[in-house]
Amino acid sequence: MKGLLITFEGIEGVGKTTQVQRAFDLLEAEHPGRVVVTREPGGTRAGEAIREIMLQSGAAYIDGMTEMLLVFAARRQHLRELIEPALQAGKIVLCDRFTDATFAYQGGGRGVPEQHIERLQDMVQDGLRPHLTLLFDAPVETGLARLRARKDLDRMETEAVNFFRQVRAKYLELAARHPDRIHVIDANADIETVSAAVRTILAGHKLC
Ligand code: Z5A
Repeated sequence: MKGLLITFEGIEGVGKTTQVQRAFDLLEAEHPGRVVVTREPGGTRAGEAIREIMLQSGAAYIDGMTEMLLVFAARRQHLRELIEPALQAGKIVLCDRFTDATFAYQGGGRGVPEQHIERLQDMVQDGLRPHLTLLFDAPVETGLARLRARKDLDRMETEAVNFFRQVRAKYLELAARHPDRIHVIDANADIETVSAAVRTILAGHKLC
């Protein structure tokens, strides 16, 4: 495929969505009409409906393996309907979360065995992996405090602090396992400093 898939990852409130928008502005200036922003779960009508099921506050208990199946169902549709056509057309796709989130949340957080996630990854993605991943890392308390200041918490955001510690630990483990793809950014810094770190990484890949 001719395009590039760049994913943005991290626990809640670390500033992914803020930085996706800033990266879009930066890249769009360099590559007009070539940059696409999307998110997971979501990005398609079916995917957004699955997101609703995943996040609705007050929702009944959802089993970890069920969550994994939901996010991969959304991902398959996302790939077929949006990501693969965009990559075929040579676009730069910026995706707010992707499969590393499944390893971190369903694997690290819920305890779903990694081989189940790997099997679905192979089945659903036909070998596609992100070309570059930006992992925004900050203490759990920092992210949750930012979210609480902003909005009501959704179903997943009401998990115990220890759940997010496990998610964060899994993300850092993934980064250590894939150092060429996953770049860890200190998200505890102010927004401008974080944006500067993103710009340096994108420039290192000759994207800006
Ligand atoms: N999920 C899953 O379980 N498995 C999967 O495979 C996938 C997803 C794909 C939805 O994700 C949920 O889906 C998520 C995991 C699960 N669980 N939860 N909860 P989401 O990405 O939509 O949810 P989120 O992480 O909660 O996103 P968010 O609330 O939008 O947070 P964010 O994108 O990291 O942060 P932000 O919106 O850019 O910033 C939050 C606030 O902090 C905002 O007021 C900013 O102005 C402020 N901010 C941002 N950066 C800074 C800095 N540097 N300093 C100070 N303040 C800042």
